[in-house]
Parts: sequence; structure tokens; C-alpha cells
Amino acid sequence: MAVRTTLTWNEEKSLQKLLGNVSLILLYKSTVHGNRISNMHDRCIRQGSTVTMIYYPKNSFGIFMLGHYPEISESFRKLNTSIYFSFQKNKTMEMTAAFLNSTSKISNDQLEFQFPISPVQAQYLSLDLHKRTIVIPKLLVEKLGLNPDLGSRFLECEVFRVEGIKDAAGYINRITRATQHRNSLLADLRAYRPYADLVSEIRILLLGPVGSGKSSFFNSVKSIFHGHLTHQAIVGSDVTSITEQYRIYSVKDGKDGKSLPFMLCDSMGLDEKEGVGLCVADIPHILKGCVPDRYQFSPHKPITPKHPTFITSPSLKDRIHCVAYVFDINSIDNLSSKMVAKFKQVQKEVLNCGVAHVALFTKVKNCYEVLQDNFLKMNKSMISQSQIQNANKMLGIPLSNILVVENYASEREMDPLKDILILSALKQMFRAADDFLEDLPLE
Ligand SMILES: Nc1nc2c(ncn2[C@@H]2O[C@H](COP(=O)(O)OP(=O)(O)OP(=O)(O)O)[C@@H](O)[C@H]2O)c(=O)[nH]1
Ligand SMILES: [Mg+2]
Repeated sequence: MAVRTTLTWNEEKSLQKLLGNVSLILLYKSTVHGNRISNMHDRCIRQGSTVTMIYYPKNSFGIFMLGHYPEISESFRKLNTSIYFSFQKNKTMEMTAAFLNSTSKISNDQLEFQFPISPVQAQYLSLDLHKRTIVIPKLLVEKLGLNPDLGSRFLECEVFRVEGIKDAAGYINRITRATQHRNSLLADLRAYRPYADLVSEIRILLLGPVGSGKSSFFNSVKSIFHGHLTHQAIVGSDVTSITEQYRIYSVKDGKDGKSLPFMLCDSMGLDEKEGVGLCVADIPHILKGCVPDRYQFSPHKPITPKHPTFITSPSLKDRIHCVAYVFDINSIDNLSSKMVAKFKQVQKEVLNCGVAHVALFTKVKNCYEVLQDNFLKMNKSMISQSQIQNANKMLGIPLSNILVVENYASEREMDPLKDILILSALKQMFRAADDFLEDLPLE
């Protein structure tokens, strides 16, 4: 009878995404093939790269090892990057992964990994199949945010051969560098302070056609800073805007962390028709900081100073410091002349207020190809794409101000490459806001 895996469909999909489009072939299952290291060893040696999975009732933990499984009596081998990951079943099947250099060996009936943390110090992970326990080092517990549950006896251990991994060493190297780059971008943004401390938070206004991904961009940014997917802003597809209230969102650094030095202001979508969608006449009031959080937009009637919640004397902190024009990259080539005319009106209002601006193109399909040089830079061929050239000509947006992202839409787990694009876009917005603040008249 065929041996069935405990790995769920979702876990397998997440792994395929992490490792490229690979196949996982089950080599060993502890409850079927015996719970001794020698049973595992006999089935797994000289099989190439493997994934070892340890299952608990509410979590699972896994290790991707590049190259062959260690052999019995071999000492710790050459340092190699392995990927350690965990799935949390109680939270929407999220995967957290860490790329760490380690060496592995089999000894004393255990599979062991050594993580050097300094030239003279190391931490260890050890897997004891017979006792059904795994000792996970502190650095990994912290990196993966692991649950104390993992200290108890596990239910099952499985090992898979990974087939179809292309240029495995190169791929792991690129993903490792991408993760490091993502983390350094995140650290830069966390350390950001608005120009000359003129305000404690910069306000970035998201403006764009209905369904262009404004609310999803906020959700994506918040998800990255929280380390898991969040869906605070309501998103969706309709002929008219899903967002009907003006929202000024602050983002915390982690769930209970302190507020970050920026706010994302989400608006109603623009529509080519008059009397539908965001009123162009509302825009100068938003830019000046007169519109309060949760203001209910009225497409027929712009806000006036008579409105009970109108902020009559806004200060610099209430103003918008950077506008991001949000467009679905796939719709740029088909923008109607009416929509272009509406956009020009909007642009005029922004220019009149002297606010900095960038364009944010969402829904890029080839996020992985956009980044070249180990995923660190935007690909030149991206710049030459017709949509980008069109936006430059038709909407008058300079190429250097065009940012591309793929928001988190229907994904189940975070992706370092998406994060790089989203965080890079946010960094450009911070720079634009700083230029605006620096350019303010002295008084
Ligand atoms: N594939 C993909 N889908 C996206 C992306 N951004 C947004 N979406 C989807 O596009 C639809 C509209 O996204 P929203 O974030 O609601 O767009 P919006 O600009 O806030 O729309 P309104 O509030 O209606 O003006 C939703 O179904 C999103 O899931 C993206 O980058 N990639
Ligand atoms: Mg919206």
C-alpha cells in the first residue's frame, strides 16, 4: 500500500513556492519505516536535496537541506545554507522561513545541526526519532517565532526528496540575499525619521482609479511590519469604489510595537464619470489636512468648511506630505481619455498644493523577473515596458517616480521578493516626503 504523507496541500504549495516549482517524493515516514535514525538514514542517504518535516498537532517544523543527507559517523560537514521553516496551523496556515548557515551530522542516534554564532560559539538542533523530541536552538526559535508546543513529543517525522530544483545553490543563494536585503530595507524604514523632525509621522495619500489596489497597498505594508498577512482595510472589486470613507491608517511595528513614523491615507477610488467616485474638489482639502479620519465621501458633494468635522486650522502634521498615484499596471494601456482627463485635474490640484508625488503601479505579474542582480534592483527591461513608457507619456509621470509592486491579494504566506518591491516603494515615498518637508518655506 502506498505510504501517505501528513504534509497538507497548502504546506506543499508553500514549499513549492519557496523552493521553486519542485516535486516532493516521500522517502521516509517514522510511523511506517521505524523510529530509529538508522531507519531514516537507510532510506535517505545519497538522494540529493531533502526536506525533513516534523509534525505537531498545531504546528509543523521543517528543514530543507541542500545536497545529500549526512551519513552515519560522518563529522559535521562543510557549512551550508539550509532553510528552516514552520507552519502554524492555528493562524491561516502561515509559513515562516529562516535561511541559516549550518552543518549537519548523525551521531548518538540523533540527527544534529550546528549553527555557528561566533568563531568560538555554536548553537545546536537535535532530532531524536526514538523519543520523538527535537531540541531547537534559541536563535531559530526567535527567527521563526516558534511556539512552546515544539518542546513536546512530535507526532510524526517525514523526509522528502526534492526533485526539479534548478541551480539549487544559486537559487538558495539568491533567496538568502533577497531575505537579507528585505531585512535591511525593513531596518532602514524602522529607523526613518522625517526630515529635521518637522513632524513625527509623514502622511502619504493613496489616490487612483477604483480597484487600482490602494487599500491592498496599505494591507500589504501593514502585513510586512507585522510579519504575517493582515486585512484591516476592506478590499474588493466592484464598478464603484469599495472604499467610501477617508481612512488615515497608522502602522505599528509588530502587533504591540510602537507606531511607525508614517501614515497611509486611503481614499475613495477615482471614476471617469462626474458625480461618481472621489470628488476632485475634495482633494485640496485632503492635501491641506482639513479632512478627518473616517470622513464619509459623497461623490456629488465635496466637503466644505461648514461640515461639522472639517478641520479648520490644520497644522503641518495634518497635511499630506506625499501623494502616491496608484494604478493597476495592466490597465494603463487602456485608460479612457475621460480617465486621463480626470487624472490631469487631480494632478493639477496636487501640483497647486506643492505636494511631492510618486506613481505606484500595482498588480505586476512578473514580480520575480522585475528584480535582477540577485533580486536587488529593478530590471531595465521593466522600465522599457509599454505601460511604464505610456504612463510617462500620457500621464506625464517621470520614469524615476514610477514604482512597481505586487500587493498581497490572495496569498496565504509572505514572500521576501514581494516585500522588497513594497518596501522599496515605501522608501521612495519617504524620500519624496522629505524633499517636500525640506522645501517648505522657513516659517
Ligand atoms: N493580483 C493582484 N491583485 C491585486 C493587487 N492589488 C489589489 N489587488 C486586487 O484588486 C482588487 C481591488 O483592490 P483594492 O485594494 O480594493 O483596490 P482599491 O484601489 O482600494 O479600490 P477602491 O477602494 O474600490 O477604489 C482586489 O480584489 C484586490 O485583491 C495586486 O498587486 N495584485
Ligand atoms: Mg479601497
